[in-house]
Amino acid sequence: MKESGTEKVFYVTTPIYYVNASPHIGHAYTTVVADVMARFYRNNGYRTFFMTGTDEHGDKIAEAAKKAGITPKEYADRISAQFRALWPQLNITNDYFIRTTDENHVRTVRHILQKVYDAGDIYFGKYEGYYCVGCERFYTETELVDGKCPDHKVAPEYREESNYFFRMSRYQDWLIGYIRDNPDFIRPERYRNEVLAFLREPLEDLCISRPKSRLTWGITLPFDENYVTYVWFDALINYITGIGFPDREEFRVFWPESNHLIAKDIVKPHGIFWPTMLKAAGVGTYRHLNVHGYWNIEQSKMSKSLGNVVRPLDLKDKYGLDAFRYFLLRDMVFGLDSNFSEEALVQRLNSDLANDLGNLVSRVLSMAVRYFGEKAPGPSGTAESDRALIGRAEALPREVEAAFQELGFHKALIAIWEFINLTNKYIVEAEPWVLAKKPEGRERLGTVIYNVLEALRVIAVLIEPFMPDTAGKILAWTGAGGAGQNLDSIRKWGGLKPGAPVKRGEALFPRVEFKKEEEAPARPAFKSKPEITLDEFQKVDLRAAKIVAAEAVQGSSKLVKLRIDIGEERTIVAGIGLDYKPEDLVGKWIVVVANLKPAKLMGVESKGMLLAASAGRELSLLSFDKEPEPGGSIK
Ligand code: ME8
Repeated sequence: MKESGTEKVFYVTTPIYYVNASPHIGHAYTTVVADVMARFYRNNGYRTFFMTGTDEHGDKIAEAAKKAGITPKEYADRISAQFRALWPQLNITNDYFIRTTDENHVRTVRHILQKVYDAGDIYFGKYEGYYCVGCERFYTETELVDGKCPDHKVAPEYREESNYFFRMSRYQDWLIGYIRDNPDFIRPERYRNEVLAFLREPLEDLCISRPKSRLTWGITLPFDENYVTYVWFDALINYITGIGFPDREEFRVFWPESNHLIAKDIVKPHGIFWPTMLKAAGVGTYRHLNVHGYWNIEQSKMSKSLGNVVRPLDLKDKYGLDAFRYFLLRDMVFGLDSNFSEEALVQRLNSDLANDLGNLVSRVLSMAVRYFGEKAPGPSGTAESDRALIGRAEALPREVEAAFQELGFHKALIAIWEFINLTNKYIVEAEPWVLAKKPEGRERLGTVIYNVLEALRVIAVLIEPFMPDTAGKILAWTGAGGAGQNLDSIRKWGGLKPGAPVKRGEALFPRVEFKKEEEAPARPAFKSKPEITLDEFQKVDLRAAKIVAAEAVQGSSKLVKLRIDIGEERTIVAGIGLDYKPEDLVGKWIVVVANLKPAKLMGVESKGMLLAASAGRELSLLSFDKEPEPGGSIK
């Protein structure tokens, strides 16, 4: 991205995906990362262009179509439509969707081929070698592992044919120099090193055609009707045809700020073919090649044959879109491989989203509404104890910007979550429920509630690129909705207007149980306690309560101290520590015997008792199938 004069510009692309298979989690990851970047820069005043699309020519597609018994074009139309329809469902905000069968793309590829041919960089020659159909390329013998393609693990075909070649070797020294002079051209560094290592060997010229006698599904060469263009030479050019190369204004503006996002599987075409092609065509090269690692599934490579392909929409339907987007960005360190499992996703959902974020939001909004009705209070003064919160909030925009610049999306999220937890701690220390009981505490209560509402606004602005729906809800509920909510609006504390309309909202992230199937224990015989009368039963005051904080009682493995909202905040102690971790309890709704005589357990006073049933050897808390009111009486 750049800040030239007054205009800040950002252009991001994903690979154009092959239409030989339906979209999976790998495609979703790259496209969600591109979307997070596009949203971030767009929100922050950059003129942004975001492009994705489909790669539709070549052997691979021709073969898949043949298997399906339809023409390559019909096949490409079908799968391309699946990709196009998926992206809005993942809240992807691409500005353009390119297909390599688009007429303007085809025209421009032919124009570039002619230009490079006229300049003398394409020649006719003979080629023989090992060809892998899966990779759509020839392999040298040294590149093969045990005589097989290292990626597809199949023996390549030996092919001999006359073809056109691009004089890639001519640009080897230039490319080495360019990569050396521009350390952030290919990043992270491990992939830059990979490309430089490859360039230590003499670069061969690139075969860029296929005879029509073998393959017709491609772009016909402008200088020889009997050949079609090699699919990579065609596909890479999408990045400039999509923004109107050569003469549209968008091309001039966006190309110098282009960011390609790819995974490690296609570093060579992007790091070597593409810059040399551009150089030969007299076009400046792209700005950054950003390379991420692979998602593996339960420790193995995702593949159709292993039957472990993960579909993005399945995960969205099961866990919600924002939880899925959050997980992708939080669990992968950009550049490294990561392991996908549903269990890991559920863990993130329950701890980071339901527990930390969801709980904070519902706690703040319900206190604000309870103490001040549906209008945000105004702050009066800043106490020493507010300064840490405000200081962190004001430092965050710069930290998050820096994280984006180095592709450290997980780092940005860690910093935001530290702030979420700091806000939770601020509430515990400020004790608004105590202030609310004293008339002289009213002013301070207003400041505390204002500060936590403002903290929610800061959090919402920061998470917007990652979780746009969630951010929108939080902004609406804190009365900070509408345009203009971006980094600049949170650089200085106090952007939330006193009097802004506050709403309680609904639970953001309901918790999800993830349990592997277990055998059910044998059923014990039923035996009742002695009978009681209705009057006797009605003496028990049962109430709905929400757990707002939980910690283990020191010195006990079983006892947990719970801070509950039962229409007022109070403390109870429960013997559930062997079955529940304190951090998993926060946000749960429970049933409490509210009028039980207070008792001291390990030095902590308990004002009530929660109800739980035994579930095999474990305990299961009694709860509700709809969210009740705190303190709601149970009849
Ligand atoms: O290579 N983990 O298309 P493609 C993470 N058409 N990302 C993954 C992944 C995984 N396990 N599997 C795939 C092509 N991806 C060419 C590109 S561009 C001019 C032409 C993502 O459908 C990742 O972005 O095989 C990877 O680079 C891309 O899908 C490959 O998609």
